[in-house]
Amino acid sequence: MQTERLRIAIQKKGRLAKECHELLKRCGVKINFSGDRLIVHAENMPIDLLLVRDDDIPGLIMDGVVDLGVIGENELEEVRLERVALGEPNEYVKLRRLDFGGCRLSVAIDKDKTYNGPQDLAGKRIATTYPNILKDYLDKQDVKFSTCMLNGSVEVAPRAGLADAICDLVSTGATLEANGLKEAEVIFRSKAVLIQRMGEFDADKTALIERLLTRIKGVIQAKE
Ligand code: PRT
Ligand code: ZN
Repeated sequence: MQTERLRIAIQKKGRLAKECHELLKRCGVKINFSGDRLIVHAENMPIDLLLVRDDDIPGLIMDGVVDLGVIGENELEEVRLERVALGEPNEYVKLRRLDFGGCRLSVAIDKDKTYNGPQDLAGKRIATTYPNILKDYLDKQDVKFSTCMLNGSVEVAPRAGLADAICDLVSTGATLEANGLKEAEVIFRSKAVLIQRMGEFDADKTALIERLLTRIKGVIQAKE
């Protein structure tokens, strides 16, 4: 279903939301984010923003429901691998890596344990929110392991006796340290990215996307 206005999905609340608002503002897109709405309309351009949980953004793009999305590469890759396994649509176009949301997905273990490489994880149970990226990585290293899927409080799993190790997002490392863990292996490096759905766009939308991309480039370069 083609709509006339360009639809962009961004995170409603969370670590990417504020920077997305800021980026759009700097690109000259006028939006009033007050209130609790699913869709907000730009005042000066044919753009509608869909405000959703970040988990939903990759699927909205891969199913072609929205035109553009801003999402962390970690979430994007996790959903892509899950959809590949399920045989569901999993394609998208990466338009541009952005300059925020930087983090890494790492395996962490008890700070007092030694670590000599991925083979040390063989036979271990690893708690994570990212089972597909973790499996993809350790399969390539030929390491067999089991997972404990947790959507929150991953870092307390070893202490709670639920797992031998964790695989979670790290930025400063403070959370790991506070939980007596140390980073053992970085398995994925992530930033926020702007992605586009597959398929055709009419001339107006194509021109608008080009214009947005040029502005985004300018905004990022001006900060460098
Ligand atoms: O509600 P919704 O589902 O939309 O949001 P969410 O809670 O799933 O995601 P949110 O807002 O926490 O994160 C969105 C995205 O921000 C992630 O998918 C990453 O791409 C990016 N990002 C960047 C991070 C971090 N840095 C980060 N540090 N996401 C999470 N963390 C967490 C991490 O999980 C751990 O609990 O912060 C803690 C570690 O931080 P340090 O600084 O102590 O190392
Ligand atoms: Zn989420």
